[in-house]
Amino acid sequence: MKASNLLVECLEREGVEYVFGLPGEELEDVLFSLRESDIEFIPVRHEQGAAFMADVHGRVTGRAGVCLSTLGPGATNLLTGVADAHLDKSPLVAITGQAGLERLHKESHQALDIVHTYRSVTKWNVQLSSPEIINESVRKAFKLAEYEKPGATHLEFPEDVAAAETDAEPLEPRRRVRRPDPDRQSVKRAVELLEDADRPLVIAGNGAVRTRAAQSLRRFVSDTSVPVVGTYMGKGALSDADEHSLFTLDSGANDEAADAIARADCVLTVGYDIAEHDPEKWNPDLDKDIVHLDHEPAEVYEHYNPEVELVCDLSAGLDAVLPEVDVTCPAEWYRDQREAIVEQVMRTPDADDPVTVRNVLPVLREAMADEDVLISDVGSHKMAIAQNFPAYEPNTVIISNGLASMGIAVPGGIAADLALDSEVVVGTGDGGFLMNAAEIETATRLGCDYTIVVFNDSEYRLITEEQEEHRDDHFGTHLTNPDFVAFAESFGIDATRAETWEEIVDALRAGVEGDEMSLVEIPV
Ligand SMILES: Cc1ncc(C[n+]2csc(CCOP(=O)(O)OP(=O)(O)O)c2C)c(N)n1
Repeated sequence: MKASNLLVECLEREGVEYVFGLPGEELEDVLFSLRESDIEFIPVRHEQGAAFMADVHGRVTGRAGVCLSTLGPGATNLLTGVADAHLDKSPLVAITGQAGLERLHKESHQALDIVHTYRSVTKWNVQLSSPEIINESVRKAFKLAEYEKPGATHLEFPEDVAAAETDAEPLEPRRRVRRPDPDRQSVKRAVELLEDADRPLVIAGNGAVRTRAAQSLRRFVSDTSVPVVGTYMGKGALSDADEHSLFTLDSGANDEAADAIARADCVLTVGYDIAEHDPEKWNPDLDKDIVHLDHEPAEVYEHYNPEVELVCDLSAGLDAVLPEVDVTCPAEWYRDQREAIVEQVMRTPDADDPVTVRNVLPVLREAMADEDVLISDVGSHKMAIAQNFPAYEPNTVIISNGLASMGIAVPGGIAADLALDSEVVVGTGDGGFLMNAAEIETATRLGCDYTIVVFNDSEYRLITEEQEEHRDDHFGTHLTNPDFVAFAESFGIDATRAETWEEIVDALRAGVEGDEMSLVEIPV
């Protein structure tokens, strides 16, 4: 068969349902092989959108999302979303076309060294330099992308290799990789530290959600009463309705979650990815006993120097500690913090409250069911969503907090909408929205029905806020915008500008309940 057919058969064998991409001349054989397959090729409007779709597909399904671009400019456009998956530890396989091998040794139209360029944003990558290595390379790309800790991998496919003949066969994926148990000594030491602590606390990170450890975490918390603070990407590992939840890092009007961490004497981290949050912020004085529970050993970091490392599967680690540990953590030390956070987060706005992102969030929460999914873009609104939007189930608030790239939300909504039965809402600033707003066309073409909420402040507000904090001044952050309602309507979707609380309640409810793609603009 043609090598491009072999590549696509390998993808089918991996269970791939969608390839998000943008065509180019050098991809012709791959595209026609995809046409004959069971895989749906989804043409997008910008390669970055394709990579964010694959990234979010990986986040919500745990299986590698696949994105495809042509050589040169296609591959450089794709890179940001691939990097996002890399730092957010989301499984993704990127495939980029390339010129034929006969012209890669010299200066040549659109030819860049993409394998080299992608090396710093992937766990592993390779050029498919001959049809004979396709089957092993595809298997390896998926295995490494999906194996803890997951991330991005990349295959470069030169057009002459794609057109060559081969009689190689796809490899059979075997996904049953055994996940390791913790060693007895480490469990014993972790138990001692937790039992000796006066104010133990759990930080639940991205890994707690990603590795599906929520059930074990919930059991651990219910038996020990140890409180939990989630990272932005750990939201929902413990339900915020649980009396032991202290919500998310920096939650509460007076940073009550941070205050609880500051007073904790022993911190058990469960799947904490350092890329998400600098430990210097919560362990500035190096005075906490840290128990590190993760699939990988702790990063070497002055402010993160654990007393003990449980290097194992997260559920296995929690399940091993729980029967040994004799801890009933007194609620007195964190109850006030929880009450203050709940009061602020759950408070529905009064008629004369200003329309701010934080005030809108209880209304949005009310409109959405527990299992519905909110995808945040990046900016000031992301901080508000992370800190003020309660999550009740794992993976129901999707936030990029590793690379933290603007522009993820609108394309991310497409991937979530395709993969999930629950309702999907996207929350974005006006800045991040316009970065990838062209993907609304992709969404309507596919019949998606998610809701885009644009918090319009005509500025890159997070940067304004930071500059103001540092120097009482700001520069380079103000924008003008198109008429977002007319803009959205030009794509053929429903759109509303909601300014009063009554309009906001109605518009958000209608957006979530409706089965058409829609946009709600909220001036803030
Ligand atoms: C691709 C990218 N470029 C720049 C930044 C730096 N940055 C972080 S937040 C932000 C402002 C976002 O503005 P907007 O989308 O309007 O959201 P807001 O802060 O107003 O809520 C910028 C420029 C980034 N994170 N990602």
